[in-house]
Amino acid sequence: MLNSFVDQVRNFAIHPDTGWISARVTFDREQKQMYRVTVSAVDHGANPKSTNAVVMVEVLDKNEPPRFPASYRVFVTDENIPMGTVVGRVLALDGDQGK
Ligand SMILES: [Ca+2]
Ligand SMILES: [Ca+2]
Repeated sequence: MLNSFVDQVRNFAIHPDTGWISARVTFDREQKQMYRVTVSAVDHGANPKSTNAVVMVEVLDKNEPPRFPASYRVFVTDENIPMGTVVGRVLALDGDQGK
């Protein structure tokens, strides 16, 4: 008979009776892809015995919109420049896995 599970990281909560692990934060795969959670089970003995297990939680990728590093840029250009002259460059980044 298990008495409780103890979560050692703040990102997860573990129900002490059912063992269900739930999220306490919103995950961002582009920030962290894998979480290692150590859980403990303690019995009801007079001298309680416990054991640990490691649970790995992988955050799967979802397709999110690309983003510009800056919300806007200002480029400066001379007047009367020839048509086709480059006035600046903008780059958008997509942190998803190939999407
Ligand atoms: Ca994307
Ligand atoms: Ca993503």
